[in-house]
Amino acid sequence: MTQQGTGCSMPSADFDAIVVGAGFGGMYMTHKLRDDLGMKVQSYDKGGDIGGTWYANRYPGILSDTESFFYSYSFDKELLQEWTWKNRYVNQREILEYLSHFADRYDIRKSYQFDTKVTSAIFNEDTNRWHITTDRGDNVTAQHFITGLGLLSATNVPNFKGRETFQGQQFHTANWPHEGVDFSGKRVGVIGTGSTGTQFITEAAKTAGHLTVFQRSPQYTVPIGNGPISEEFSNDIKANYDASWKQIKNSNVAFGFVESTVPAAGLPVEETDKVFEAAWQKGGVFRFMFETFCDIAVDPGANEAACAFIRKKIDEIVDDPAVAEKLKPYDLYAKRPLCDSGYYATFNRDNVTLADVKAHPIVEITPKGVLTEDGEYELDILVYATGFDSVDGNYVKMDIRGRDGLQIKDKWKKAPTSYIGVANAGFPNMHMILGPNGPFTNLPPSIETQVEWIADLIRSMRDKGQITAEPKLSAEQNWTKTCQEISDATLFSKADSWIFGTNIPGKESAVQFYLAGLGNYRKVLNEEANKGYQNYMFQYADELSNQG
Ligand code: FAD
Ligand code: NA7
Repeated sequence: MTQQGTGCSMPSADFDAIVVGAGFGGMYMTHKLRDDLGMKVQSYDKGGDIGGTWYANRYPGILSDTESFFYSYSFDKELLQEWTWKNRYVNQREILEYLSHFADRYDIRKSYQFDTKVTSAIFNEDTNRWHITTDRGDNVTAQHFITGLGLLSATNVPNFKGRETFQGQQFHTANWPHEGVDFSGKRVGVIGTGSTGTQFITEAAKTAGHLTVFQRSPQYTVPIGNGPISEEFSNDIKANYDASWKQIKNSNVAFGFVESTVPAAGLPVEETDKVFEAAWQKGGVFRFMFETFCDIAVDPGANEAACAFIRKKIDEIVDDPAVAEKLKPYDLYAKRPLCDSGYYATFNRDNVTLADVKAHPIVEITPKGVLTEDGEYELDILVYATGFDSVDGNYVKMDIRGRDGLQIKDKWKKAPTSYIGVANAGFPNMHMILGPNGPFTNLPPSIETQVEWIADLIRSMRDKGQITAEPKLSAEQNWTKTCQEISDATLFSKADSWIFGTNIPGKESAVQFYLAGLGNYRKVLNEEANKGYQNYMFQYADELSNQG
């Protein structure tokens, strides 16, 4: 049976808006449209309850790398005061509790139908409405179609030969069993050493009989510096929330600290190392990259200073020099930066083996375990910490069609695009939360920015009697160009990672983010609204005004 919130099933009804996704984005959008704008909203999620990322990812060691008190909604001042975070960083259980509290506070679940995958969304040019179907047989229409599908949500499980033959248990980290997995006495293998893999490895090693880490790329990672929050600290955070959120929304990465304006380039190594050491002791991943110096992500020399410092740390921490060497990256520090709670030291444990699958690639998964060019590793449990088909992954899985029957997956064949991260030319009244070429930041403040902007656009349309809104193609092309130029000026564009989609075999490298920061992004959005949405075309009844 279809899982509901407290609302009733309406398999063939008409709505003002359909919202897909019950993460930070979808829930806030549902609240905004339903409660602030008084619209008739139906929301769906394929998961069994609210939470999005934090419903699906339950692997051991999972932790936010945004400080808890800034990994939250900022719009509700009462909620900010009433919710007390226990630790500096937030684990899955705690964030899900918070999101569930949010859902209860606004009675969000009553608008949701869970365990329901939206399979198609097709714009009908005669009725100017979206026709939406689900895998549960719903067939509904809406004026507005809003996607909060998540940018790190569609899982990537590499198509290893023989995967289905493995006789033990195998899991992707983002499809983790709710009842947990007992590693005690088991031979556990993990493929992947990204943010998820490093968190998983550090924690799983504590209970596994033996843990084999299949590493393709070594990683730069810095201590997170997690720990309990004192009452005094918590009170201080609460007293300063107004100023903090103002700072966050005008900053670049929006993590709640003041970004450095001091370049590392040209400084002697003793000076840069002193700053890096202080950051290492304090903890925090975005702090290490952006609070220390201003040029690590843009200047090769500054970048190498950070790399060399981390390599020195690996040598200090890891007992076996051969293992240390395998763990040391020599490429740019320009993927999504990582942090950990003792990752490198984990390789000093007797029950952990590092298998270098760049030197000796995985040949196939066998009934007994993983066969590499170096031999077979027998396992009871195999974990895929292999990441996500980022940004457009969930979009291209759905049959989304705009004007002239154009499918989004065809439009985005070469690269996903958008106008200012929220809209697409030819897809009227389709509004995206965290769509392609949106900001690359601590995400809740970016999500809030977009949700509030979309709600304002819909309100403005209603006030003016406009029935459809869609961005001009030229505006979308200019935005893509802007994002490309900004990205080209950073070192991120020189490294392969999910940020550019290159983690997926066959996917071409493409700009997927606006890398100039939340403050600048908000200025662009404000200007668009203040100038009367000049890069949009609107339709009043049957007529298109303002042809682009
Ligand atoms: P999501 O939370 O991803 O929700 C999307 C929802 O859409 C999902 O529930 C999914 O089931 C649903 N959905 C998708 N397609 C369909 C469909 N066809 N039909 C029905 N439902 C559908 N960000 C940070 O800023 N800081 C962090 O510390 C941080 N840590 C992270 C740790 C992990 C392990 C991961 C995976 C991500 C992390 N992120 C972090 C990114 C995180 O995804 C965002 O912060 C945020 O949770 C995204 O919220 P969202 O609502 O946009 O999407
Ligand atoms: P990532 O960062 O994409 O990491 C995936 C890891 O899996 C990475 O180490 C990959 O190695 C490895 N991988 C992927 N495919 C293979 C194959 N075929 N063989 C061997 N190894 C493979 O995903 P995460 O889940 O860790 O993090 C994604 C974001 O989610 C993160 O930034 C957080 O914000 C939350 P590679 O580096 O490609 O050589």
